[in-house]
Amino acid sequence: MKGALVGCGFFAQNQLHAWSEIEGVEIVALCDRDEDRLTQTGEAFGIARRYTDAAQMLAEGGFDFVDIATTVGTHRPLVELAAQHDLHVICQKPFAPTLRDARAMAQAVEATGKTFAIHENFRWQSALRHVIEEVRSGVIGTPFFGRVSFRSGYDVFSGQPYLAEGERFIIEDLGIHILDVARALFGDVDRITATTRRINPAIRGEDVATMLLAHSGGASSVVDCSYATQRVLETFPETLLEIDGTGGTLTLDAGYRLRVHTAEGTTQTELDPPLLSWAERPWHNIQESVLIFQRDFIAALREGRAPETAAADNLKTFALVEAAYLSAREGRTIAPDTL
Ligand code: NAD
Ligand code: 89Y
Repeated sequence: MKGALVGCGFFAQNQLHAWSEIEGVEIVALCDRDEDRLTQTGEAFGIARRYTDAAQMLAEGGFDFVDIATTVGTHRPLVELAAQHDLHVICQKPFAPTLRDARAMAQAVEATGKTFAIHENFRWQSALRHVIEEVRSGVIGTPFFGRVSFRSGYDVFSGQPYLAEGERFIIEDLGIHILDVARALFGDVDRITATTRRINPAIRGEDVATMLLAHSGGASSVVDCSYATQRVLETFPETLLEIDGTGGTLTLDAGYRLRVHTAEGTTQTELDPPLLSWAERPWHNIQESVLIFQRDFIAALREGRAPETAAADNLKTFALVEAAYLSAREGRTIAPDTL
């Protein structure tokens, strides 16, 4: 299986390391508008075919899929270009600038019959995945309450300066993952109510968001995100969980510590993710999840099934992002299905 990657920036380095670990997959071409980044990345990963123009790279072809690792503003034109060339596509989150763009992108690839996945990796973090499987297997019965929480004071702006510049910040950038984890745990969402705040005066968008979700299956969850929280211990980039079910409770605490309590007793399990050879703390759980997500994409192509975070599924997560902003702006509860 051969792939091409567009966007050789901060996060693409993880994607390229992960591709090099997946048997039978090779990235044969790279594209970045920035020649220095293109050269550095091409040299680091031994990839000779290099382009500053994605249209030219796709016209020359010689690969089965394209992995789009640029920031949100270029997602729609690049996905539509990939669709014109009949390629399988992965596109980084956030899906698109608007829900309308996202739907058009999904339709463009669907019309080709090729596979389209969003690089939504948090639900693939091994600790979160463990909990998702536990909850789905019914260990604590039917969940009726959940808290999915990401609170940190970590400086994400030095590695990703664009995060300080956008009108939208934490829901679009990070909350999108946490909302997706809530969907993976408790199912689709009928209604969402959100509040937002900006605490850090040096950035443009909101850095705190508190969201209440009513899930179709009957559970309620609180999804809370902050990049303005100074805490000991600093837990970046852990997502902490608290889940009440009809047959017990489950918590995923700081340090990837899982506790499950049922009538049979209480168990405690350490779920510290492995440190891959190319990974570094504290990013290692995100980096591992990139590898696991990309494996799912390749397995889906080989097995002729949809990847778990296919565009069709991720539209529902993206609708929650849009609904959260609308709710915060207008001070009312929003049904994402109506957007
Ligand atoms: P970045 O700015 O460091 O890198 C983007 C690169 O794309 C730049 O080198 C830029 O020159 C290039 N580029 C932009 N438009 C292009 C075009 N049309 N053709 C060719 N090259 C183009 O950004 P980043 O921090 O690597 O983020 C990229 C994406 O990854 C964002 O959407 C971000 O939200 C996402 N991201 C995801 C995770 C995750 O855990 N899933 C983590 C961090 C970032
Ligand atoms: O861009 C974000 C993401 O997707 O995961 C963490 C991050 O890098 C900063 O919030």
